[in-house]
Amino acid sequence: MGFLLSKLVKLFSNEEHKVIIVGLDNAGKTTILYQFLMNEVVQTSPTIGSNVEEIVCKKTKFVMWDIGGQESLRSSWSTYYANSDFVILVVDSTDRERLHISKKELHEMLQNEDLKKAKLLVYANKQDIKGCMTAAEISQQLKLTSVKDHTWQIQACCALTGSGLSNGLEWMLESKR
Ligand code: G3D
Ligand code: MG
Repeated sequence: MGFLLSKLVKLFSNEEHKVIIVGLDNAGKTTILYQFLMNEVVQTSPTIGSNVEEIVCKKTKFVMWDIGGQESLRSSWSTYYANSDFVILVVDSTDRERLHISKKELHEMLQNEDLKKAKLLVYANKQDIKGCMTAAEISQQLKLTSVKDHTWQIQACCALTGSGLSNGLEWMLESKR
């Protein structure tokens, strides 16, 4: 009975999902968050601490935490993990030098008990810049195929124009259960 009731309540209420947006500094996390919010590009400044915003899409609410990516802040990422339904990893597709750091941070964070149930969306951002890595290249470098215990997806995008961002959101909507 309790199960049925909770199913019914779920049917009639707007669901809420916690999302954390991580990635190295300058990857485009804040631009993506604000692109989601208002479909326009805003001036960003390096995130100190975190920004949190709610995005409602097809009756589903995503509470998105944009966490600062500078090296000094990365150690505090784990304090945001509890109850996350999704992790969005934003990668600067032009930043070949630091992709190995994203890879290390990603695989480390996926080990965390608090993220056991979280699904992973990787945005290969800055696809507008000539000579950038493709989503396939980034997927390979990040060794995404070795991620077996989390559902994941990689999506090429350009946060400045918003191109590709909605595909990622659609995937989140489809895979939220
Ligand atoms: P962060 O929050 O991950 O640290 P920001 O990153 O969102 O602050 O973005 C860092 C810089 O990258 C910003 O430039 C922003 O405009 C730029 N940027 C974000 N997404 C894209 C993209 O898709 N293409 C291009 N060409 N640039 C992008 P500034 O100059 O303000 O530092
Ligand atoms: Mg930021």
